[in-house]
Amino acid sequence: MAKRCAISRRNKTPGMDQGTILLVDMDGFFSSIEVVRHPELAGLPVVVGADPKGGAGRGVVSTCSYEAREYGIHSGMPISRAYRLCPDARFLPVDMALYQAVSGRIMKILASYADTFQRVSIDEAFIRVKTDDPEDAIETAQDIKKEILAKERLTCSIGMGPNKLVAKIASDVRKPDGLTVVAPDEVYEFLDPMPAKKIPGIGKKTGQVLKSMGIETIRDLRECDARKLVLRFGKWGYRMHDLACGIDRSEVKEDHTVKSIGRELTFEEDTSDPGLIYDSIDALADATHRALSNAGYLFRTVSVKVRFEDFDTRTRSRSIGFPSSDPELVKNISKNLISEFTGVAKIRLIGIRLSNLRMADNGSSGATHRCHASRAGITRQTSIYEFIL
Ligand code: DCP
Ligand code: MG
Repeated sequence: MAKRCAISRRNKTPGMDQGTILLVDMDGFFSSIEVVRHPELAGLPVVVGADPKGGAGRGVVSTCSYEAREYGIHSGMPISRAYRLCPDARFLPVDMALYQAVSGRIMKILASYADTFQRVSIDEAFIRVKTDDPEDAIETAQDIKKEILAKERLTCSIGMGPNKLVAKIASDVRKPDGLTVVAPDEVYEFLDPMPAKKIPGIGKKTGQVLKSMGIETIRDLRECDARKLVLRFGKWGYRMHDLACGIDRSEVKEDHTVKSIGRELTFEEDTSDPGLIYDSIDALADATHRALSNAGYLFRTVSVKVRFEDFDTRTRSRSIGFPSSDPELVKNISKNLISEFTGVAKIRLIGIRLSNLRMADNGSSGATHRCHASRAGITRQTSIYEFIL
């Protein structure tokens, strides 16, 4: 149910003069799409991710239906654990091509309602609506929900607020199929009781430091002297304090820039076999490089990630002095970086990531790595999502 509030135009907090911002986040996205494809699964626990192999599978859960969440299953959990929690769940493989196609259609719908639009992930986008009437903005949110449900048979949750921070936090308050509206003069009331870690950027570590300073809620943070936070956290202390006051000046704008492209794999069995590790690095380097070329980018930084059998995870990076599209360079640097970790302990997962990207100019990326500077953002996004997986 929507929380309907009169949105006051008076007494605006600084940084809240951007119109009304909506954050739309699809509910259980991959699993909901699977239920549309297999309607007989409606109401059942559905898990999308790696093959559980009767409990011996090695990958992770991508997402699961809300019914599966009742068993304690969630995104990122080892699939073997999900299997133990609910062996009767329906386990389905990831069909990225389908999810991207659905995402593309949904983003088109969302963009059609927006004054400005910013896609933030495969199932999430900010929309700025230019209306002076708060009831109009609420109606827009309801129309968005109706249109997505009618056209795709999917539900979403929407947070509405005077800026991106508030909209984002609000979108998570009621899920699935929620609509949460926060008026500018209700921001303190809305944020104050929440734990400080609800603020994007405050993770476990920062949360622990804040706790040691006696700060647990957003209200504690807001009431804390900003200078104290700056002494402890530097510039981030200011920003943190602003956010706790509900102030977020960041604008809704489409970001076409791909930050990084990567691939990772989990071994069937933890391994310390250098032959297998180096062969896998070759395969990963090829796959990562192919994605880079398809998206029309050059890289300057190569990173490798290693997860050991005890889940201890390490990364190492190396940058070169010039943007390159050379696949051999990716292989050589990756092998060099990973050599530090071979022979230490058994490895569960390895990954390669290319970052510090530049668009390739025509010709400079070479015949085999043609530039596709005019490709639509969707191709570039493909690589990001594959990396997330
Ligand atoms: N995803 C993934 N691995 C993760 C997290 C997410 O593959 N660790 C994928 C699957 C999700 C999609 O991204 O369906 C969107 O992520 P969300 O965090 O929005 O999760 P859901 O949409 O599945 O659920 P919610 O209803 O909580 O938004
Ligand atoms: Mg979602």
